[in-house]
Amino acid sequence: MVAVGGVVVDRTPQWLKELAIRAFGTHDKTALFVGLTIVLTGLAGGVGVVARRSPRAAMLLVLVLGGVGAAAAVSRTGAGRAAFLPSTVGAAAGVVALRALGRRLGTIADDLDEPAESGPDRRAFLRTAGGVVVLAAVSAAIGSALGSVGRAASAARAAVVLPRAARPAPAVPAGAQSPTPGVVPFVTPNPDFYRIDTALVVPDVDPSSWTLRVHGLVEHEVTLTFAELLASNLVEADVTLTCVSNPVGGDLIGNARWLGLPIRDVLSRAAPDPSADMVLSTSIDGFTASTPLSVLTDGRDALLAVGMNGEPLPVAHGFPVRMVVPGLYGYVSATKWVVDLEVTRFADRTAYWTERGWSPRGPVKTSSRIEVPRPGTVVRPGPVAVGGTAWAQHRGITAVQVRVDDGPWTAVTLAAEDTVDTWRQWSWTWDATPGTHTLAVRATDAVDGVQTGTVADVVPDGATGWDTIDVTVRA
Ligand SMILES: Nc1nc2c(c(=O)[nH]1)N[C@H]1C(S)=C(S)[C@@H](COP(=O)(O)O)O[C@H]1N2
Ligand SMILES: [Mo]
Repeated sequence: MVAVGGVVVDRTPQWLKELAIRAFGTHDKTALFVGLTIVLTGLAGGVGVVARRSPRAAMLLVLVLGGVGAAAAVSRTGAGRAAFLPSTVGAAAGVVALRALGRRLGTIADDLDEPAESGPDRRAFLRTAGGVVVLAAVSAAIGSALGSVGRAASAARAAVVLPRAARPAPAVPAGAQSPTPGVVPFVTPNPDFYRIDTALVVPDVDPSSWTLRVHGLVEHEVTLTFAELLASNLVEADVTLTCVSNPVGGDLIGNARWLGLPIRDVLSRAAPDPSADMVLSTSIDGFTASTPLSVLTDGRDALLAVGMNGEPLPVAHGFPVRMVVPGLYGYVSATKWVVDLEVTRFADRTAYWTERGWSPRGPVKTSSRIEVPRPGTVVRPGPVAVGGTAWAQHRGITAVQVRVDDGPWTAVTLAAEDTVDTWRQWSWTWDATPGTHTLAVRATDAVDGVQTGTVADVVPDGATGWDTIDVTVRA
């Protein structure tokens, strides 16, 4: 299931993926598994029907299904030599079960070439079916127990002791949180941090055998172990991470305090060739991202991160090591479970999402959203608390304005800035008059000016447009 699901994820055409993410959001993985289960159940039913006419053909179909699973498993990045086994054993079990059930039903004779001679034996059929279900459940339980025995990451993560930062981040300014109740916390707690990746099962990386290989257009190849990484001069930085798939007003964004080694330190040891302009980072599961070399070396806090909000990276957020690069969308910079950095050229290599229709470069676009009041809320006339968040990572937010209906743009109160790499919250008191009103928000950043109102879809390089909400004001 996992392997076939992975192949489906990698091969799904762009429009279908868009549709699925729009329909299911971050539940897209659950939806995929439910869909696969439905398809597989349908196919199994089909096999049962075929078995009435031709038991041999039905058994062959079971083997073909198993073969598809085995082929998918073998084709996955990091597949072990035994990857073909689960589906193969499953298919063999399927053939045995099909035959046993068919005989009890009277649709399959002892001799496959003979038509079935006996009638159905309902009791025997139900007993056998029950046995098959119990056996399947027991093997599933044993399988998942074996699977978790092999999972080193959670235990290893509990044992990690993060060092102190050689350069700690200053405390978040007291005024960074918008005074408007209901605006998101300035620092996103790890359990609430959005998660986006192509991994159907979270990669299990043992930090004691983890290495990062830096190679390609470099003078010296560098290999880094986790112990070496922890022993280096780590820095701490507050960075807001955003997904390119975040629609205007969406919540695929989070802000955390990261602990890590500046990527430029590793790159300078490797000494990139002047002809290089990109670093292709690869995850243990084969995901890749293309990051401009200039962004990794211009002095900003682009990190090989090991810590997130004072803890080792959560497994789902890339344990033991991920990249975090201020100012770029995650798909071109934030590789989780990173194991390889290849110094190369945009002209020579393409990354995972670039091969699927997204832009090879993905600077974050200036954006803002209204978090309070919630859309569709009914409020009383008079003063109404309005608030939200704006971001333009690595450029910095200098103003946020709100507009009611077709009125003028009005400057709101900005919360304190933490750094130019973090989002910035805002608050405003609206003197609401009865009726239904539309509120819109737009931000200004320190480099590119006012956020554009031109509506653009998330593909190929991030959505634009103004976030708007409708509010009803009634006494
Ligand atoms: N290995 C791996 N890293 C990945 C991805 C992925 O699919 N696989 N997705 C990227 C994308 S699109 C985003 S937006 C960020 C999200 O990071 P998060 O899940 O920690 O919020 O991770 C990036 N790193
Ligand atoms: Mo993303």
